[in-house]
Amino acid sequence: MNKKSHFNQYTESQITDEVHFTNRRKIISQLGLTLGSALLGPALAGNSLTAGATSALCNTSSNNLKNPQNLKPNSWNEITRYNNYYEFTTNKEVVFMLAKELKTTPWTLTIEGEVKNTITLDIESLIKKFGQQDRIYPLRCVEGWSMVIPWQGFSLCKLLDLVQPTGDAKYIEFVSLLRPEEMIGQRQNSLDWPYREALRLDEAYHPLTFMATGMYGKNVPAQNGAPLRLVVPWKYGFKSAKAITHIRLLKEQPQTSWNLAATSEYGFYANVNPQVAHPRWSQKRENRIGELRKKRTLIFNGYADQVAHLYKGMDLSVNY
Ligand SMILES: Nc1nc2c(c(=O)[nH]1)N[C@H]1C(S)=C(S)[C@@H](COP(=O)(O)O)O[C@H]1N2
Ligand SMILES: [Mo]
Repeated sequence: MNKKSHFNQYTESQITDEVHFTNRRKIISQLGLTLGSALLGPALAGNSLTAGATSALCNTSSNNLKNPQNLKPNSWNEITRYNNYYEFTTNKEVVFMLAKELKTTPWTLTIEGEVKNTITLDIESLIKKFGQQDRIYPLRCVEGWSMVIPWQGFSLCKLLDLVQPTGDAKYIEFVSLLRPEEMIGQRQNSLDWPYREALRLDEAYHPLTFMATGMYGKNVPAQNGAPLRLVVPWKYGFKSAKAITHIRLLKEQPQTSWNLAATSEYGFYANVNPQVAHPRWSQKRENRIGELRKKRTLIFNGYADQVAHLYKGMDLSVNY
């Protein structure tokens, strides 16, 4: 965990400044004072111009985000030799070899659609702007296996605060790379390319929703979604799109690749739920890679305290 990539520049102090700024703004409004740049001085000027004021929803300072379940990460070899990545192959054990073909530099991410500020940023700029926080999160695949991955990256809400979704934005779509020259699985119609996934906007704002740029203190390996990959730890693994090039803010719920491929097997919400069986097998247990005995799968993958409120009043067997 101590070998850091060349990209890895922590900007914790910037993040802390933003949090202070937000708190200060709250205190000031509670006191009934007017927000004036004279009053706030350089704190406002410095931060709001670079990364935007952190919205009240985007509080990433909590220690509870790093490893709330106190999980022990799988080894580098376990994580990088068994991968789901249909752009290369459906054979999980050879993805890592085929993924060597992928060129991940240069790479840009474009955020567009229902936003006030459309932007395109390269990976280096993203890391400079948002830093690299450590997050140890479990990944639970629909197929019944799971592993624990030590990521570095930033909460997606930081990016949302930068682009500022319009009032009409209700959903967020993630589009993965389309490049059949390097991704030989894309020469087949195993899925509708490019790989697309989506979240409701409030799910995207949750500080657990994460953009990974690093793993084990190095750049994310190609087979795990380099150079930029979504991580939504309370949802089945397929929601966590790899190799993202575009993020689109939308008014309507979009189609997703897995939902198009098999609607009854891959719902839009895809919250990890041992109570709701997959049409062809139970989801009650999982096989943690590297462990002999199966373990019980937890509702919301163990994050019920943090995320259950997002689904209040919804029937989770209908909205699977
Ligand atoms: N672009 C893309 N992203 C993807 C996939 C894929 O095939 N293509 N597979 C998904 C599935 S089903 C899982 S379980 C996880 C696996 O991530 P890992 O290989 O890092 O464990 O990636 C998800 N993201
Ligand atoms: Mo999966």
